[in-house]
Amino acid sequence: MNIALNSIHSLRGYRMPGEYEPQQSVWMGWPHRADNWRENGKMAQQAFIDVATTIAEKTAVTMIVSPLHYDQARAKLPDSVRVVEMSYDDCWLRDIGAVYVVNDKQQRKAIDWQFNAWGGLVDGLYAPWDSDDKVAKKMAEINNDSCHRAPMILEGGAIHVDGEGTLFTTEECLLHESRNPDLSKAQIESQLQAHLGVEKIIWLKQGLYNDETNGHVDNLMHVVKPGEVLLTYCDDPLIPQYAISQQAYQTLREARDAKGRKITIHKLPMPGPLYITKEEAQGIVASDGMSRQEGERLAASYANFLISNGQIVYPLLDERHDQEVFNILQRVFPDYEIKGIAAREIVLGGGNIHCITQQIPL
Ligand code: KQY
Repeated sequence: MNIALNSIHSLRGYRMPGEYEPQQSVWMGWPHRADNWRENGKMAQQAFIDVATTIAEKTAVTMIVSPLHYDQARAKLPDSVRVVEMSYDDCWLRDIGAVYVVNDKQQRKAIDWQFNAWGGLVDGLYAPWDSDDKVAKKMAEINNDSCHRAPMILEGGAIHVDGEGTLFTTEECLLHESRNPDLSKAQIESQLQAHLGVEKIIWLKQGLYNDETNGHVDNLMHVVKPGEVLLTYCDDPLIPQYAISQQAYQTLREARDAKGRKITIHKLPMPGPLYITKEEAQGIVASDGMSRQEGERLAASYANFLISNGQIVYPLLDERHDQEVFNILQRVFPDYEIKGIAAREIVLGGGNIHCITQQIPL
């Protein structure tokens, strides 16, 4: 038996837990990249501090910080947040961090998916990305967890699981020519099944409109618990998101999950539309992969929240909808504490609270 098969066999009996299951910790990274975060991350850093401080009320938080910014981050973050120096290219821990699987003996392994900055040389957002690609392994080592390098490009934000055998993703992202052009859809499914212990994959066509990740599922929907999801919904045909959300709704309505259940869908309103202002665009140093123009529509979504040990940390994006979203989340998660964090500075970077966090299960 060759090494790759041996290694895959070692994942037998492991499954990726749902985000609603108990967590040991949440990892984040400190924003500083001048071509993604305005004013070298200065504005976004406050939002990251707020997210980290809030999560740390319930769950241990580790913040990775590049050597140049260690002193600054350590001084600004509260003692409740552990700060670890590490090199990385940008701070999207959902996508560059390890994705964990567990078994029923309370054992845990880290999966280290390959990372190419959301599209490599085809349509990636920056190069190089090799420091990002090493983060998952380093994270596992610091945590004393064994780590399995997967033979496929995948970002954590491109998948959601229900912890009971179902995985949600989008064709737009996983079948994009910039990810794994040599793998067929069936081969991609096999890799997801072998590494994450899932049986059923529910393929949505597209993610959120104008999302620079090529349609990450975590910017469109979230899993509440097995058989129940929240979906960014839109019933105005004049909004570009309309057709995407209607199609996702139909797919979810017709789907059966790994246990044969129908899926209950809760609708989330859309913020905005929100656009980049002149001042915001001017604060960013344009690069080949990323440029931010005044008037560009932001890929903002309330679905991009984190579930962590009895707490929901969700983005405040639009005063016209923030309270309504709080009410929906409180109804859907009655036993959770719902915390909103001002998140415009995060969405300006191209993602949101779910994208900047990665949980490690207990
Ligand atoms: O949404 C995410 N998971 C990451 C977005 C990265 C955008 C980089 N500008």
